[in-house]
Amino acid sequence: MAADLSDFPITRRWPPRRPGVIQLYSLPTPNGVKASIMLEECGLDYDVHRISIGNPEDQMTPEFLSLNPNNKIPAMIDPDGPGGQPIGLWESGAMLIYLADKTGRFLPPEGAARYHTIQWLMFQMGGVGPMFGQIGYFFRYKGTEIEDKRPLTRYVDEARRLLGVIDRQLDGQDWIAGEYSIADIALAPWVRNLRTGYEAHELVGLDDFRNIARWIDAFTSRPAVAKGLTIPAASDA
Ligand SMILES: N[C@@H](CCC(=O)N[C@@H](CS)C(=O)NCC(=O)O)C(=O)O
Repeated sequence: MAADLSDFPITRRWPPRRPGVIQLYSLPTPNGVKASIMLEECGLDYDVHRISIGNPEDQMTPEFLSLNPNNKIPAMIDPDGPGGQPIGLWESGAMLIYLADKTGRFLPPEGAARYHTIQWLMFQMGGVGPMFGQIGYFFRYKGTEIEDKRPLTRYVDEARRLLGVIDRQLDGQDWIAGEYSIADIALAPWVRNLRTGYEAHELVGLDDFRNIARWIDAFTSRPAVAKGLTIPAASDA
């Protein structure tokens, strides 16, 4: 029997096409693609709904806020959550841990390796994402409007420091936490986005970090990553 998602008001504005599968609300941004890459890597079936973040008619609607009161993408509903009951989730790091535990993939179930993987996930969520995001604001989007260069300098210095941490962690190993994991799925889209999204690769000296270059190549060569990076497409309602 198809799951009943009518308790989630977001489904009134963005109706599920297949109510029995995971519903993803997203955009192909560094945070959004973490979710789509993970869903692709795990081979899970899902419907995707494109949420315009520049458009208050999407992310600030009562329907969207009913799922994510923090008005950001990504967010999701799994009709088959814990105990077989539907679960709504937001914050991409929490979504990655949830999907990893649901499928038993890309996060060790126990032991030191589990906590080290989560440690690097938290490093992305608390450090890399917020700091790199400020480069987007002060360089890419508002760069010509803001004369005071001190904020940009601060975030470039911090980005270079963080890139150094990642590069050293990748010295002698292919993936951030040893095996390919949700730590790579969280971190690599943000590092890649310095070039592909913000065009800030020269500003931060991205090419100085040789281990990172190899890691990003290996990451984007994965078929699930290549697909996840394009989701949702412009045509996804
Ligand atoms: N910590 C959140 C951050 C989510 C986030 O900042 N999403 C951005 C897109 S990458 C967004 O929705 N921005 C819209 C806004 O800030 O208005 C997560 O990892 O899910």
